[in-house]
Amino acid sequence: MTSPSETPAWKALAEHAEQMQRRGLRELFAEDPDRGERLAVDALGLYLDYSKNLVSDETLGLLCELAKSCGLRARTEAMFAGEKINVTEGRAVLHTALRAPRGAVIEVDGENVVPEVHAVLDRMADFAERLRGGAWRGHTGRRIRNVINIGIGGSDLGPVMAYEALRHYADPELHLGFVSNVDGTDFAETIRGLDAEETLFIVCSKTFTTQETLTNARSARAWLLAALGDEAAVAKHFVAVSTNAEEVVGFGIDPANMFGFWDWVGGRYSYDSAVGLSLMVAIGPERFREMLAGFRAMDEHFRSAPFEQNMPVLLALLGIWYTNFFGAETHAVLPYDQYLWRFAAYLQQLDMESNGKRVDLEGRYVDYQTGPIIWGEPGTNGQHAFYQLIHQGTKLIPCDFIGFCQSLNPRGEHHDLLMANFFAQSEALAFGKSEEEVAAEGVASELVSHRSFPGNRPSNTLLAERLTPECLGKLVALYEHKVFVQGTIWNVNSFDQWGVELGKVLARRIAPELSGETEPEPDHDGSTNALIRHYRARRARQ
Ligand code: G6Q
Repeated sequence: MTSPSETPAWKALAEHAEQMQRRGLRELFAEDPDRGERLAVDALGLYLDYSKNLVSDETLGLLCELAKSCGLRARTEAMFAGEKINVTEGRAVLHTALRAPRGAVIEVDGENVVPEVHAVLDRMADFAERLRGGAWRGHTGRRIRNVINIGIGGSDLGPVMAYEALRHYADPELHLGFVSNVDGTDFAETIRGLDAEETLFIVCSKTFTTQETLTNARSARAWLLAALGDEAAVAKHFVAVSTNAEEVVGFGIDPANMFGFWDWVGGRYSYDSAVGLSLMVAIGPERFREMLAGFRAMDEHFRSAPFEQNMPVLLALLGIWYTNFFGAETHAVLPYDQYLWRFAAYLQQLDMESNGKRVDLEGRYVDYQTGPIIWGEPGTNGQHAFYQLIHQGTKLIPCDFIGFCQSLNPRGEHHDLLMANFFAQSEALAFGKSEEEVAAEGVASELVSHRSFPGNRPSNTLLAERLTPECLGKLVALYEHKVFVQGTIWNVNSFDQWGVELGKVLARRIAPELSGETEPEPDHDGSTNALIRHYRARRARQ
C-alpha cells in the first residue's frame, strides 16, 4: 500500500492544518451556533460530542477522505471475515467472533469458529454457576470464597479493568484478586489473609509459557499444598485459561478444567473470551452475556455506520489529526466514574502495544508519527493533580472525557457535583479565559498572564446513561475499533508485539546469572555488568 503520507488527502490535511492552527474554538462556535449539536453522534445509548475539537467541516471531510484512501472499509471487512491480516504472525484477527451470535458463521481456514466460541462460553457459564452456587467446592469440602486470577498483560489488564468497572454487579460473597507481577510482593499481598481451603486460582495464559505467570502459579500451588498437604487438592483449586493444553496438563491441571481460546485472539483483545472467566464468576454468566451484546452492538455500528457518523472512526480520525498534523504526542482518557479507575491502564496496553510501531505492513520505516502515549486517571482526582499542565502547559493534549448520567451509588449531591466538574473541565479547556477577561475581574496586572487560560485544548465527551455490563462492552469495542482504524491508516500491524521480545530474551539470559551457584563474571555492557555486581553484593539470599 502507498504510505498514508503520500496520499492526496494527507497532503491536503497538512496544508489545511496550517489554517486550522490559527483558528480558535471560540471563533468556530461563534460562526456556527449549532456546532455543539451538529458535531455529535447519538447512537447505541452513547452520546459522543466531538464539537470541542479544532476541526471544521472541511477538516472532517478530508479526514474521512484519508480513511477511504487508506482502504479502511476493505480492511475492516477483511478483519471481520477472518482473513489473516496479522501478517507478521500469519494469523486472523477475530476478537469480533468472541461476541458473534450463536448462529453466525465466521470461518478460519474453512472452519466455522462460532460454535466453538459458544461451547467455551457455555462451559464457562456452567463453571461460574457451580462456583457461585456452591456446588464446586474446595478439596476439604469448603465453599470457594476467593477467586484469584494469575496472568499478565492481556491475561490480566482486561479482567482487572472489567472486574473493577463492574464490581457493582459482582457477587458480594466472592472475593476476587489478581496477581500479575513477578515481584513476589504481588502474590504475597494478594493472598494475605486468605484461607487456602476457600481459594481457587485461575491460571490465565494463552501460551502457558509466560515466565511471570508460571512463577506465580507455582508459588500458588506451593502455598496451597503447604496448607492442604495433598497433591489431589490441585484439581479442586486450580483451573486454567489457555490455548496450550499440553503445558496445562504438565502443570497438573485437569484438562477438564481448562477453558480454551484461539490463536486468532490477541491477548489485549481477549477479555471477552475465556480470559474473562474471573469476571464471569464475579458478575455471573447473564451479565457477562449482556456485556458481549454491548461489544456486538458496537461491532455492528462500526461495520455499518457511515464514517461521518461512526464513533470509532471519528475518534480515530480526530486522534490522527492531532498526532500527525498538530504534533500531539499523548492522549488522555479521563473517566468520571470511580469504577473505571483501571480503564486508562487497560487502554494503554490496547493502544500502545497495538500501534506503538515504526515499521509499516510492507516493512518500511514510517516517516510519520504513529501511536500516541495513552494515559489518564478518573476525574475528579486528576483535576487536583495533572490537569494544570493540560490547561496551561506548553503541550497539546487531546482528551476523552467519559461520564454517566446516573450514578450506581446515588448519594446526596455527589453525582451532580461530579458531573458539574466533568462539564466544566472540557468547557474550560476549550474556551479558556482570556487576559482581557482576567484583567476585567480586577486581577493585578503582573498576575494576568499567570491566571489566564489559552483555551483551544481539544476534547471529546462521551456520555452514557449508566455504567452497565452492556455499556462497558460498547466502550471497550469503541476503543478496540478506534485503535484498528488508526493502525489501518498508519499502515502498521496493530496485532503483533515484537517489541516486548528483546527484554524477555535478555531476562532469560540474566536470570541464571543471578541465581546460579557459580555466578560467573557478567558479560554484558559495562553498565549492566556493574549493576549486576552491585545487586549480587547486596541482595539477601533466601
Ligand atoms: C497482548 C500481549 C501480551 C500477553 C501477555 C501474556 O496482546 O500478547 O500482553 O497477553 O504477554 O501472555 P500469555 O497470556 O501467553 O501468558
